[in-house]
Amino acid sequence: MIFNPERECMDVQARKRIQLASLKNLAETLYSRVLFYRQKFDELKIKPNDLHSIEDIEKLPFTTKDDLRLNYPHGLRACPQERIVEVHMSTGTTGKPIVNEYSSKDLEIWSEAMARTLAGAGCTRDDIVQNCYGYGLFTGGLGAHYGSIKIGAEILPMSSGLTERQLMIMRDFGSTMLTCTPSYALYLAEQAAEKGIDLKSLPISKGCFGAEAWSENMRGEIEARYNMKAYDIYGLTEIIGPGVSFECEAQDGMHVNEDMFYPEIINPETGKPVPAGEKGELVFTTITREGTPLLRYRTRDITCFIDKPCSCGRTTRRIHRLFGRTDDMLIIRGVNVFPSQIEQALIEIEGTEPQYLIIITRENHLDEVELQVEVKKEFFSDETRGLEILKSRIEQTLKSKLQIGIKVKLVEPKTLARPEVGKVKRVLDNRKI
Ligand code: DLL
Repeated sequence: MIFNPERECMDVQARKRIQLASLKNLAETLYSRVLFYRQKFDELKIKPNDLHSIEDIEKLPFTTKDDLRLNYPHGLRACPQERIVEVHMSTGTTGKPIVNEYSSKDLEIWSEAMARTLAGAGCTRDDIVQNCYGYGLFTGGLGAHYGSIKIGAEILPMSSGLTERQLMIMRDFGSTMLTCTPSYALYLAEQAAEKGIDLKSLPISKGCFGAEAWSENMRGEIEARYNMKAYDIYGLTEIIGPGVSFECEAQDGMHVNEDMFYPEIINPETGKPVPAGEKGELVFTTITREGTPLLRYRTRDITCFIDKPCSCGRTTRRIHRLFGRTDDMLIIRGVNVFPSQIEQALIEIEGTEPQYLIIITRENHLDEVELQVEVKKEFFSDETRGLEILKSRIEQTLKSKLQIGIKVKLVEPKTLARPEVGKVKRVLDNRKI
């Protein structure tokens, strides 16, 4: 189902005209209201009225995660505080989160983007949507919530976890659509099998999965276990949350909601656009946002454009399922984690050496993390009680800083490999995705 045919199937040239008008408007606002952007424009010696075609966007400055961090918490806000009605956040590379502030117009944009996304997977007002993305600062829960309400479907705002209750509700309420991370969809299926619940006999027939890397193999497994069609959806906190791009029934790349989020794919080294069909770093400009609009935000996600027309009739550009990232960000149980955050936490704890190895595995479709840490010599000769205290101090610190449980294993000094050539390997990701 196409939620907004007028917008999603419009003539490409007509869309470009709308994009240019929105971009000019945004450039004016940022130049007059956000010091950070005014300085960037001045450094590059450009003015908002230098934009004559949408391709002129290449003249504008990039925005990076570091820029967001340095302007924490409100430095990039482009409208008065009283217009802000909601805030979301995600983990940054250091202690400070990445902040996104929404005006009510931004929430309308998000609802529309997510309504298109859910409709792309076949959602109508007859559906019962079981939403197991987390509600809160994470954008997954509320994003799917707003989209479902915009369509007029019935939403079950389950949030994440409490698997047994999820299964009971799924059966008792006859949920027809599932929204969660792909790994949780498989975990739910496994738990259902253990409890003798036959998911194939339930009315659940479609799902929108994203927020972490997954594969065609995982899609096959989810579709087989639930007897459903499983769709890839993409987004990030900085831009709006989920709803930036989504798969339609053709399941052949994700349509970008490009009248809201203008996409570019660049060579991460040169910053120049890559030739058609080539992989590069995805960049977005939030051309219609009000709260914290961003110019040419570098997502660090790697993909390519798929430019052959789609059988569904939408004319919006599509991007390929993501190939990976240009940085070392890990997504563990849906939470974004940087190895540098773990390192920072260790530095602050007396008794540890800054030598560590993060080992990630996936058991029963859930991510498990073990952190091996070298302990200072004096500590190792100490009684075991001291080591136990140190271990639990590290575990507690990591839990409070990262919001995920990590099992710590203390090892003797000089146990972990230090390569003589090349980079030290701090992460062993053994997940088979
Ligand atoms: O994960 C927003 C979201 C919620 C997307 C629910 C889809 C569904 P963040 O926590 O800011 O936001 O994480 C954003 O997650 O830059 C990607 O690296 C990764 N990611 C998101 N969707 C996908 C996907 C949400 N479909 C980061 N495939 C992004 C692979 C994805 N990676």
